[in-house]
Amino acid sequence: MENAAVLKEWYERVDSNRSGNITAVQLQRALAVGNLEFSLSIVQQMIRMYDFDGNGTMSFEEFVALNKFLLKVQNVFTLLERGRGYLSPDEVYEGLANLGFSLDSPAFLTVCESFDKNKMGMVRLDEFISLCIFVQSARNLFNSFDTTKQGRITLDFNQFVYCTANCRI
Ligand SMILES: [Ca+2]
Repeated sequence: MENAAVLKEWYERVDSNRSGNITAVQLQRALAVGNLEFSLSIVQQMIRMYDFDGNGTMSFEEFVALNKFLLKVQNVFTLLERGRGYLSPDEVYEGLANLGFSLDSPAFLTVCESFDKNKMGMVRLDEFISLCIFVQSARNLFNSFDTTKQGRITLDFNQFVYCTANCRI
């Protein structure tokens, strides 16, 4: 969805009770209508990424920012899938690199496997988006601890628990 008016219309349909905010459940249901199946925790993660006022729901402005991210991910997917509807692990790797994430093999394979639901090495669009949401959230969380921008952080046990709870999928 690139057109602002179309986006607004879509948003207002999802915000069925006209609260000016959409919840994770409303967003999950609306995306499923477009054939994108996301777990509730991924949808919550999407909201957390762009919930600028921290109220746990998406205003239209926050949704516009989320949509921009989703479009970017979708474009990368479309570029690589070449009409098959899925990406191979190598292509997922390339896609992540296109989005600015260069993971090493152990990290990449673990992430890739956990999002390839049927374990056939074929990653569909919703799985690829989920994977990108996870990696972007992990990146944001990491950056919040990496205050000196050294690319390395030290965590105590409580901080580690905080991080894993935040990144659960
Ligand atoms: Ca919000």
